[in-house]
Amino acid sequence: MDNKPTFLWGVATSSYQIEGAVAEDGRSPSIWDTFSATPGTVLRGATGAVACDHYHRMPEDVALMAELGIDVYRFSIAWPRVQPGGSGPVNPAGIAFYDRLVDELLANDITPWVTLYHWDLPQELEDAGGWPNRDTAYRFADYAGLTYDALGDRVQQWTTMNEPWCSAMLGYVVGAHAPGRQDARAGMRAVHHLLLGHGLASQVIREKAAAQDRLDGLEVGITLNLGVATPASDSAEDKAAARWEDGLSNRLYLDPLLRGEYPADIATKVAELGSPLPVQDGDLAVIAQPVDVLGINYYSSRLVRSTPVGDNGWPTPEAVDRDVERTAMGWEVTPEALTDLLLRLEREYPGPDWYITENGAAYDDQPDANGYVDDTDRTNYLRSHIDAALAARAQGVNLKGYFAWSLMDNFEWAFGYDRRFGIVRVDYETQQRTPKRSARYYADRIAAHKANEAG
Ligand code: GBH
Repeated sequence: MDNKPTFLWGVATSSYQIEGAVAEDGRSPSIWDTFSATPGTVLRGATGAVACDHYHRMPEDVALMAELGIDVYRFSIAWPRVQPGGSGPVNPAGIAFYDRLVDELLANDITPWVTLYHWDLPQELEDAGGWPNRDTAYRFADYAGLTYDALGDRVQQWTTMNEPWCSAMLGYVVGAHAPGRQDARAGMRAVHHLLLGHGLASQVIREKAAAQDRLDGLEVGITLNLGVATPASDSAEDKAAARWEDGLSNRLYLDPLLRGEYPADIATKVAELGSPLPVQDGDLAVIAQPVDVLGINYYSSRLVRSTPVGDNGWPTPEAVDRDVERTAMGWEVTPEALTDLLLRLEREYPGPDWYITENGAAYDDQPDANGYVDDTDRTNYLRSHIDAALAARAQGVNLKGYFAWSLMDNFEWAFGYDRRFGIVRVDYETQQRTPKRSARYYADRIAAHKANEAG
């Protein structure tokens, strides 16, 4: 028997949320630089210009992870560092950072897990139309190839996209995220081109790995934000509202990826509403590349009821409050729904290795004079969700690992630095890192699980 652990424990971050150094070593602006510089978009006008200064403190941050005893680090690569402007040759100074990061992780016995796209699209590609423009999918595959060429000798875990729902819906429909557009038609075009980009990039990575005899151990996949939408009542209207929400946030991604077809109810309805999915011949076969790993980002679930359709004719399911705890984001704490979700995925979409690639919570941390945060709330959140995930695993779900979001407090998108998800506190004045109680809990839990597995 080899002694490879059967369950991997990790922490996750993303490039724009932690790196800072936005104008260094040839990085070009991303849509998040532009968006956050636009007044009224991000709380208190915050930007990722400095963030956690991880770009300059990377070895210290890797040492922190090593201390916590984590197996695997999920980070994202900034496309505008590696390929400024989103086209052309690789930028050696930009890729050098990730080259050093990967080496540092391996030297510390931590497996690197790369996400190629966590929302920092090169601004030049947005100027050319962004994700609603089909060409962006081909640009993405090109960038994936360049990155694989540079890191594929050491990195075997490749996630193409993080949460295409957020990119399409928050970026192009709702406008709460970069690039801040409010155009449903553009949003549905973005959905399809993000998925197409995933498929094309998966093909490129596998072809390159095959040519270099590196298929063994290679794991290619995608990460989705998934949740459970439960109807608030037995009425046909509320059931339809929950089904619509499930369709638009879960099935619209799961079905093409894992079944090779868009869910008919959603595809038909969005086309009727004037926002068709711009599918061309052969696209679905590209999108439905084998998914070795399906990453699940889980935060919360909702009870929903139907409301009258909006002006534009789109269904508008509405959340009904439950009498449960909420995090500082206002999201309900719903660990049991995570077990339900995992059981459903295994039942309805069997095949991939499932990983929880993000799970965590923002709370109103109160540091003591030393910067220590006694975050029993976040600790309880992690405990109950890890329990819920392992309960599903015990019932036969092929769940292979869990990542806490996030290693450290960071730029929380539209909420700037006002929401803290870290298990490590960051003092943004001194950049000092201080593990919170939740970090200690997580380290202990990992150690206990390993001891159990070994024995
Ligand atoms: C993730 O997005 C991101 O990948 C990460 O970068 C970010 O920092 C992190 O979450 C924390 O926000 O309506 O109450 O059911 C998560 C996005 C969060 C979107 C939960 C849907 C539903 C909340 N999702 N949300 S609720």
